[in-house]
Amino acid sequence: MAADLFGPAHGPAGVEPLSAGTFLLHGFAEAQAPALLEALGHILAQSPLRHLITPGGQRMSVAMSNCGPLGWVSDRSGYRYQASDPETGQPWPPMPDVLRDLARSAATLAGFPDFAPDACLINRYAPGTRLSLHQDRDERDLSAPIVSVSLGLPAVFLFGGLTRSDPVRQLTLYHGDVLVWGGPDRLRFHGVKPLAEGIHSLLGAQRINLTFRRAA
Ligand code: MD3
Ligand code: FE
Repeated sequence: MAADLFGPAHGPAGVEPLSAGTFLLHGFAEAQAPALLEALGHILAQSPLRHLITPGGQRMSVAMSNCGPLGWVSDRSGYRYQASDPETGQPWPPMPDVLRDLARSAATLAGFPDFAPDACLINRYAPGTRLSLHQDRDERDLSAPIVSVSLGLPAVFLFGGLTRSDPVRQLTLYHGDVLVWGGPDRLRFHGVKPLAEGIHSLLGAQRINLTFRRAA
């Protein structure tokens, strides 16, 4: 079979444009998932997943960690990127090549060559976990795209407009799907509906999302 040339067995890793600056790469990370999970295990042993507190004092239901030179954190004083893990006082674990290379090749396929992420935010969703509608605007260089990799249970992703009250499209993201968004879509509002119960063959009762960013 030509699976090596054309991607995972369920079909080619097609690049589906969702709008002018947003591209869905169906199943693009699927073949690499075991290697990604192996790398993630080492990262999370050093910088464990934790529930951050929002500036408003709420505990986030998504559990988070980071790898790479910078990591996204939230606490009572605000949202920011920083070089050390506030939990351990140590630098965030390095970004493994297998993660960085995947993000770079996805960005290139979507028309953003030379993407050089300096932060990878790791989000862990258990059933019932949601992420409310927000914009990603803590990054200095908004000309760089963001690349997102979905692993484990499927999630309904909310894809809004440039203002909070714009209509919101819903899109299911499956294990191995990669989203790249930038350009005119970089500041779109987005979120994730509460994760449905389920058991994924590799990850069990959870979804992990990696977002690669150029933060500095
Ligand atoms: C398309 N994470 O970490 S990633 C986040 O699934 C975050 O964990 C979500 O939002 C998650 O900040 C969604 C995919 C994504 C994010 C933002 C977008 C796709 C987007 C903005 C515009 C268009
Ligand atoms: Fe976001």
